[in-house]
Amino acid sequence: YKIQEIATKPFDGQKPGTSGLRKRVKVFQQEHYTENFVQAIFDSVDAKGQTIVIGGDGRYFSPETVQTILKIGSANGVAKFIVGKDAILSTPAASNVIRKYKAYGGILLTASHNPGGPNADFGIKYNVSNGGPAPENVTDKIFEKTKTISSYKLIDLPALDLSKAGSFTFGPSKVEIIDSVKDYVELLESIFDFDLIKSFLLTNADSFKVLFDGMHGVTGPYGRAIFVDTLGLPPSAVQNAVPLPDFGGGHPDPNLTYAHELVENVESRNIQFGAASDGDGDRNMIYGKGAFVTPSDSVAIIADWAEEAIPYFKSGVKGVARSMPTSKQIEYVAKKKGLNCYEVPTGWKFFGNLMDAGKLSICGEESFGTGSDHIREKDGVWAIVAWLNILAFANKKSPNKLVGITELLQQHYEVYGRSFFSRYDYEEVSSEGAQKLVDALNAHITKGTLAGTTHKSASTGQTFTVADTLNFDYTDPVDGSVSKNQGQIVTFSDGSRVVFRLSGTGSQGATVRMYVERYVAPAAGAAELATETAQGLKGLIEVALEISKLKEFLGREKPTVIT
Ligand code: VG1
Ligand code: CO
Repeated sequence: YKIQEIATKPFDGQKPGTSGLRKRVKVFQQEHYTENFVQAIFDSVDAKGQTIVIGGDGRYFSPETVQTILKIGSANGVAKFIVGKDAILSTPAASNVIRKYKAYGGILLTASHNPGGPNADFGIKYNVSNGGPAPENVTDKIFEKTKTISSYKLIDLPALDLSKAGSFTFGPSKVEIIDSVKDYVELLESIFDFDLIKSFLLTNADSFKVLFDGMHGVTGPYGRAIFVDTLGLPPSAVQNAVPLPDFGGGHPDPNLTYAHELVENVESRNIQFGAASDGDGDRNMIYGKGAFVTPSDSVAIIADWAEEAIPYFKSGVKGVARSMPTSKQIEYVAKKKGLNCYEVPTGWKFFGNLMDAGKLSICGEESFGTGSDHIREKDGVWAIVAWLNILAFANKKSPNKLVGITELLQQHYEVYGRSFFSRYDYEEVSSEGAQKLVDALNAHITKGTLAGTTHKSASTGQTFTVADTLNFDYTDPVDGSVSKNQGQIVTFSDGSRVVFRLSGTGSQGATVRMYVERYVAPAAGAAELATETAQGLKGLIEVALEISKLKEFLGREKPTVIT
């Protein structure tokens, strides 16, 4: 075999965002574009003689990119690759494989919940040896390398067949092609009480039906292996379970907008427990008939029940955490249980350090991301099974009346109160408009011009007084690294909060996110606690739009997506 040195020139904008480099497929298909980025990874981490995992959600352009990584990685001295069969390994499964086989790192081919196909998105993300997304010092280094790259190394070998599991040689490197699902199923079996879940599902086969939607992303095979083959549910309990390179033309994001097929089937078929996962398998949505679980509540409920219901947490929960824009519901649980609750910037990488230091067991993001220290990524299927485990346990405790999602939520609110939460996304707005919005908020923050002002909602008559405005900066309690400007926060005297952030995962234009939160204490009573989210937040949303002048700056009357 021969190693070639191919001359190239830098491309602009190969800067990894919240979760890797995400661009249109057409951008990655430009000559040398993908090669440059892959070489920049190997220039930034010393993978010589090491093992590298390659995984991904199976989206369009993945098989080609696996071959590129094998050729460049091998030429750069990688000793061994562990690759998911057919280039498929969900993000959580890849995190597990990196940890389990003590690999040096992993390259994940995914743009998560962004649509796939020749005219949609592709992405490349690097994970480090703890199984989590590379920290900023690594991604910054990769970006620096992309700006000065002048050549990449390529080994001259034919493409490797990825469709057969087994051990192969690839020039000087070894390649292990593994079953995409097996290690992951074993992992979940070691965490949850599968016997309890199974007997609960069997006993209540008619009154507690389950439907899992893989959204044609990577989790179909994982869902089938767990819900059908292991937990014994009928094959009809999974839908859209075949991963497709273009996700069937859909938007594989598990929320009320994009997972509407699940929502419709749950409602029309009277299903008590529905769930969906995103393209790469790290997000989840829990939705039963008439009962949507907002992700901020989901993680709080898991934290509340974990120790008594889930075997993995029997020895105690070390601490909990939320990303900054996520509602404070989990803080109320932490307070009652005497646990530390950390607040980190958006993106899963910040949780990893706390987990590695033994400070954190359970955490979540409002963006349908929930997880624990069993791996270093959020984990969609884990969260879904966690809910089934908790519901099975809650029903064992209360054998006379079926406890479903609604009952579990209501019980929780009556103990802890409820943080009503919603996120408004304004996708692909002009970058100038977004910048003006940010600048105006920053001006308020520096001059203190919003603090102390009172605003009245025209439709509800509620008034909100601004207590404080600030820019979220984070100092990592483990390594002391600082991340600045992670979002702008407006707090109100009643504890309500509005947060503004620019997305770091978009592939085109700018996306503005507005997060709104209002707390209602248990004393308000069952009826008020059970209010619909949109109603509970109506007044605050009006005030948030007014004080930020968002519609004016963005030129948008309505958000693209509301979650
Ligand atoms: C979004 C979410 C964030 C999440 C990130 C990656 O980032 O808001 O909470 O961690 O996506 O999730 P941003 O910067 O666009 O707001 V995934 O499933 O796309 O890996
Ligand atoms: Co994802």
